[in-house]
Amino acid sequence: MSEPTIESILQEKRLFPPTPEFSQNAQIQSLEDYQQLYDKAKADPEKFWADLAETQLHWFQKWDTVLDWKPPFAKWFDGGKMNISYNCLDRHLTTWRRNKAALIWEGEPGDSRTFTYAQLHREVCQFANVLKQLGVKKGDVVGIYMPMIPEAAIAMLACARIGAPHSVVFGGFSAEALRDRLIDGEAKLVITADGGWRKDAIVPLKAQVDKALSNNSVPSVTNVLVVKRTQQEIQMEPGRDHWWHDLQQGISADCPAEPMDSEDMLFILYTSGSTGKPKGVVHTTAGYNLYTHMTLQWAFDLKDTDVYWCTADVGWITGHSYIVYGPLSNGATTLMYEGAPRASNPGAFWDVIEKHGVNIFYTAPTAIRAFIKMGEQHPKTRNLSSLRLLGTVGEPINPEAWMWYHRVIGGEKCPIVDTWWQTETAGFMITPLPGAIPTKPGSATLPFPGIIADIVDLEGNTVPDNEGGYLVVRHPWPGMMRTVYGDPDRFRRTYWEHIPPQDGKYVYFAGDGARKDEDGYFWVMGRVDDVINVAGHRLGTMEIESALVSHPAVAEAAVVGKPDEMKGEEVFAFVTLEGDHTPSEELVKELKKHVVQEIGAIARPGEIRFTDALPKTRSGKIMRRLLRNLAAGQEVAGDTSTLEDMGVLDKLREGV
Ligand code: 7RM
Repeated sequence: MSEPTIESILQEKRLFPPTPEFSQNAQIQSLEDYQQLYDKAKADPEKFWADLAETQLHWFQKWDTVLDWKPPFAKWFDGGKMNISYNCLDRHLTTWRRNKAALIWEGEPGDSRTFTYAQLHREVCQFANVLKQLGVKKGDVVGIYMPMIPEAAIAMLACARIGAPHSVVFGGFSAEALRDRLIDGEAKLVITADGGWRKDAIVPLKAQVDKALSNNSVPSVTNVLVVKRTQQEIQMEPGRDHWWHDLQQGISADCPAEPMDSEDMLFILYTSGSTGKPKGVVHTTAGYNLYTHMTLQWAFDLKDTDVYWCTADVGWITGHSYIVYGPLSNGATTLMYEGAPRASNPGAFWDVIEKHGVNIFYTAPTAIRAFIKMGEQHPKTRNLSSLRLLGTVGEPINPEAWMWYHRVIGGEKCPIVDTWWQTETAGFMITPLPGAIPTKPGSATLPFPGIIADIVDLEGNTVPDNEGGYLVVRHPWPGMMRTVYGDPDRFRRTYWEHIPPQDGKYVYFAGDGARKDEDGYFWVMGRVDDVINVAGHRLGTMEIESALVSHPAVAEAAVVGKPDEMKGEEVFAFVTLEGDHTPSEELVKELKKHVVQEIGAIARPGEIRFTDALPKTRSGKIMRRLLRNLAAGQEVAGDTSTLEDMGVLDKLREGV
């Protein structure tokens, strides 16, 4: 198995048209229908989105303007009032969906809970009242650091209900990473659990929160709410810490959804970029609601009878958009699972599909590769016949993994929906509409209606078909991020000025390299900036370098991605040492541990190579291209004439 390369992809000619049965029952049934929809949206994007906003969502008050575009700042549905928690819950209660399963939860040690829409609504209202009682007001940011339990979704919806933007921090992040994010967002309150299950072990979430808040390092946080999950001993600080179940006891379930302005902030979610610390991506209410709602409905051909399972963690955008908001806004049944793929229980995922009769399954290539490694006897011995659609996201999928997914999991009858998108885009941008668009293994196929995607050079000129370039979007869309929290200038520079605007026309720069083939299909190759993608998790090389340099033994560090069969990429660090420190196996271990402590286990370097010096240009820039070649064990390719000291290369090959 290997990552897709230009060569392997250029040879990929297989085409998988939708089956007639699938198309006949789909919302968008043919390529012609897709083309019509696409053209209609392109001709008048504002009308296209406004019509959908009108028919698909509930509004307390209609908007005045559909799009107010002062590049690169957009307002969608300005003047309108709505609430996404209302759209996800209340509006379903007056329909037959009232007693439909909204959330099915499958816990790691085998416990399981189901909430109907009426039950979920009640929980959310009660918890919203808990938040209010603790003084949380509209506009206050709430930190959420939780395992994959229903309370995570309840907390998010409760925040949305009262207009308190949430800032969810993935439970695998360290106390330090959590602290940085809470400080940046000036969070008023943190919601966590005593612990969380992660692959047979307990993650001490509350202890991490204590560490993050120690020495009054996040003065804005005045309360911590704790869900009891793993039952181990924890410290509860009187006055600050409260048990969720204590406060939820006997509290009113009456909490009308706050009418929010369309552009009120819904949440902040941090993501890695090429420079500096992680960026707080800001999403707002109405555009986000509409975009996640429509993309899920059309790309996954969502039906009211479906059981839908997205395996992401709610700590990532995929969990926000496609476990919580998108599915519930559509009145779907969404399944949430606390477990992760692991060799100690290789049939666990297939058991969940069989037990709940899952119809739509959405996961990441890295998980698929782990399933392949565990062996096809596990899925083969479960009844997976309920499945009718498979999705993938997070990184380019190699054709071998695609074919395995198609054959072994999909029984050769399920369309594979490869969705390209980002934290910044809120929802799918390039994706098959499964009843309409024939798929090709490794391609996310065509842009979603309303999305004007292109492949350009650094000046913004469209490049010819089949030539590599930068993936951009040429027109605003409702789900686009609105700004970087607290740093609008960074938003402008990173996303909208990387490709210089031509004639006042701004294009959104995604940070991915891609190619468009003669059928207009997009083939995403991966990041073109200093972001690496480890097991579908996005990491900034800068962040890992800063973590390494914060260790007293380290003078300088350069981090690159090394191709990895399972994880796509692995963290590879080149390190020079301070003064009298000498390389050793112990130091390697210590530095790996240090990175885990500073960022989290997802950033643990696979390999650390000590060196006397890093290859630099005469102007002092680290030549990462050379390091990437070295990490991959390849000969150093391309121009090395700007390298200041050629001798550095030989030493790097060997390490010291
Ligand atoms: C949803 C998510 C975004 C980055 C993006 C790409 C890569 C995501 C695909 C993909 C090829 C895909 N958000 N990426 N999906 N590459 N094909 N279908 O992953 O913000 O965490 O990452 O992930 O590089 O820029 S994210």
